[in-house]
Amino acid sequence: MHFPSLLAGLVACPIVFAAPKPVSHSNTLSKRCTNSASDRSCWGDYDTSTNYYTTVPDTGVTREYWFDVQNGTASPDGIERVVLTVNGTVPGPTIIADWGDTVVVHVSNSMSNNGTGIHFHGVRQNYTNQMDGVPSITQCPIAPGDSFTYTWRATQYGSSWYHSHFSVQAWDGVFGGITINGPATADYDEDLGNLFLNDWSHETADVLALQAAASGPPTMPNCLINGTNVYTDTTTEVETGSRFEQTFVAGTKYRIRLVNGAADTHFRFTIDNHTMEVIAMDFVPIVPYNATDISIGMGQRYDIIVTASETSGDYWMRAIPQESCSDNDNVDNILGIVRYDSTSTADPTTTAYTTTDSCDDEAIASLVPYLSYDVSSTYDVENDEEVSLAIATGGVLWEMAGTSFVSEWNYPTVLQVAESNDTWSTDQHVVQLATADQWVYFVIETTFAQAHPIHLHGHDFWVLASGTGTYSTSTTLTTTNSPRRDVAMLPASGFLVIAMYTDNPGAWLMHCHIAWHTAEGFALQLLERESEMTALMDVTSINSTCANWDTYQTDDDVVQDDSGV
Ligand SMILES: *[C@@H]1O[C@H](CO)[C@@H](O)[C@H](O)[C@H]1NC(C)=O
Ligand SMILES: *[C@@H]1O[C@H](CO)[C@@H](O)[C@H](O)[C@H]1NC(C)=O
Ligand SMILES: *[C@@H]1O[C@H](CO)[C@@H](O)[C@H](O)[C@H]1NC(C)=O
Ligand SMILES: *[C@@H]1O[C@H](CO)[C@@H](O)[C@H](O)[C@H]1NC(C)=O
Ligand SMILES: *[C@@H]1O[C@H](CO)[C@@H](O)[C@H](O)[C@H]1NC(C)=O
Ligand SMILES: *[C@@H]1O[C@H](CO)[C@@H](O)[C@H](O)[C@H]1NC(C)=O
Ligand SMILES: *[C@@H]1O[C@H](CO)[C@@H](O)[C@H](O)[C@H]1NC(C)=O
Ligand SMILES: *[C@@H]1O[C@H](CO)[C@@H](O)[C@H](O)[C@H]1NC(C)=O
Ligand SMILES: *[C@@H]1O[C@H](CO)[C@@H](O)[C@H](O)[C@H]1NC(C)=O
Ligand SMILES: [Cu+2]
Repeated sequence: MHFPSLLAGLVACPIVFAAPKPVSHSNTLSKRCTNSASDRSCWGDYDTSTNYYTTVPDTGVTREYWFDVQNGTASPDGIERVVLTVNGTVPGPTIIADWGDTVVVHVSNSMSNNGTGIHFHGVRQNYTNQMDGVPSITQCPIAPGDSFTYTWRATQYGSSWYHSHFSVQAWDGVFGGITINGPATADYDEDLGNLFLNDWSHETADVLALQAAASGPPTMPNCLINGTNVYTDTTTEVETGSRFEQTFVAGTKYRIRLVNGAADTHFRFTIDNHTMEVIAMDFVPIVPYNATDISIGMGQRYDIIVTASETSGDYWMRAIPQESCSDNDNVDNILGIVRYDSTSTADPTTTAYTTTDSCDDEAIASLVPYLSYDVSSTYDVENDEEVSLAIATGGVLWEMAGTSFVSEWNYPTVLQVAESNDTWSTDQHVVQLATADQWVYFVIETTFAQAHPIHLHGHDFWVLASGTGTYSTSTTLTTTNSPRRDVAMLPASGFLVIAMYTDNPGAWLMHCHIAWHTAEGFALQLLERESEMTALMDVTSINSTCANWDTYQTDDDVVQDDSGV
């Protein structure tokens, strides 16, 4: 078995399904069950208790997508501006696959003035590090006119998003949803798909990033719910744009896949007079819990089931920027509408649930993974990363353990590894994890009064502790089935302790998911089992992307003015 120490901690969830299911890779002709509105727990021969870290259905199916990254204009809130998109829309096309499918995405760069690279956020990329889409780490940027094909296996199921990892391009519109169909921990009738929460400016993200570096994060003028919202011009008072609307049929249970795709906005999501049953955090199914509002940080996802519990009327759907960490000029007006009568055009008159403004994660006690996994209470490697802010000549820089991250677009980590060049610069902030199957604890702390969403590539991590104040050896660590996910909040003036297991060779980024902070160097990279990496790579492909990028960068005098990620 691949994970002896993990399997030792595996117990069947006591709440819904008692019996552990057989672990099998065989393709049988008769399926054990049918996934339907009255039983979402099963998935052919597999179900929600299948250990998806070791077992994946063998579907034999490949889903192929062609993405064209373009420069254009759009008016998501009625104000036209330059946008960068996948295939012309914000959000771009949704990647839809079944658990176990192989996903192939051919990305062409049709922009004239930017490189690109598409990261499939939260996708584990099991032994496929080179498909992680991070320029300067796993590839050179895709030059204008060039293309790159990403191939990966959907070993997890649930909800996520893909986005550009080149500079701050994602926040000009280069993103879209990922839905991986699989079993669920509660039943529902209809899947409404991904629902994006974004912040939105009428200036491009590059301009905002420059402002952020020079004088701190800009106040965002607006936000979007699934790519749309209204906006009232401050001088003319004219309202433009339109709201996101959803029609409910009384009694129906809807699954919604919430994604926070914002550059710098922490949201609280709520629908007046409706309760949400939360069934997954990031790519991890959880024991369901009910909530009237959900706190969702940048890069995080929550899958919710909303029962159409009313019979008539119109209700506000609210994405409330949390002012503890996210300033917005339109804070009370990031609203969608749930209607029971699709012909209604009335604005709802409903009242919001009372909520507390904060940028903390949902309570750890609520986030109980359905597939229970314990963490070793002793670690093999411990790493401390104190987060701080520095002011340099170029502007604001974020540091982890005193280092502001910089990696070069034209010399990605994978190429350096392939060339057996073991001279790592301080700025590359490499954390070497050379040994397989080890437990690694990261203590991430800050004395600065700002919360940060911490994201790790290539892994789900376990949240062992988080809180305000200082981490000390007397801080209690939860190692029994702690929340497992790929983005967790580091509280303002606080600490976050996470654990991971070295089961996936590659160069994996860990970074703050606030757009400006990533650009300003709040990142590090794990070099996990470096000695195994080259054998897993297609060096010819790395070289050809880099050769095209080098030509473009030289001919167009492109200057890298950020962290490279
Ligand atoms: C991950 O890849 C390794 C190496 O190919 C393989 O042994 C393992 O079964 C894979 N895990 C999953 C969940 O597919
Ligand atoms: C995106 O655009 C490309 C190129 O025009 C096209 O081939 C492809 O079908 C489009 N993909 C989707 C998912 O819309
Ligand atoms: C997009 O088009 C605008 C207007 O033509 C141009 O200024 C900008 O450089 C272009 N951006 C990219 C990334 O190609
Ligand atoms: C990307 O394009 C934008 C304009 O759309 C431009 O401001 C920016 O400098 C470009 N970045 C790079 C690194 O080429
Ligand atoms: C949000 O937009 C995406 C992409 O257009 C679409 O697939 C999805 O169904 C929309 N979500 C909802 C809840 O309507
Ligand atoms: C919605 O909930 C509020 C209390 O939060 C209640 O006063 C109101 O009657 C409810 N409205 C409807 C239409 O059910
Ligand atoms: C959530 O509330 C719904 C509606 O009242 C109920 O059917 C469901 O069992 C509740 N779920 C949990 C986990 O309490
Ligand atoms: C080795 O890597 C370092 C750090 O990226 C770089 O500065 C150096 O030029 C590389 N050496 C060679 C011979 O390419
Ligand atoms: C890739 O380029 C490097 C130089 O950067 C070279 O040493 C290596 O032989 C090339 N590998 C392939 C497979 O083309
Ligand atoms: Cu940050």
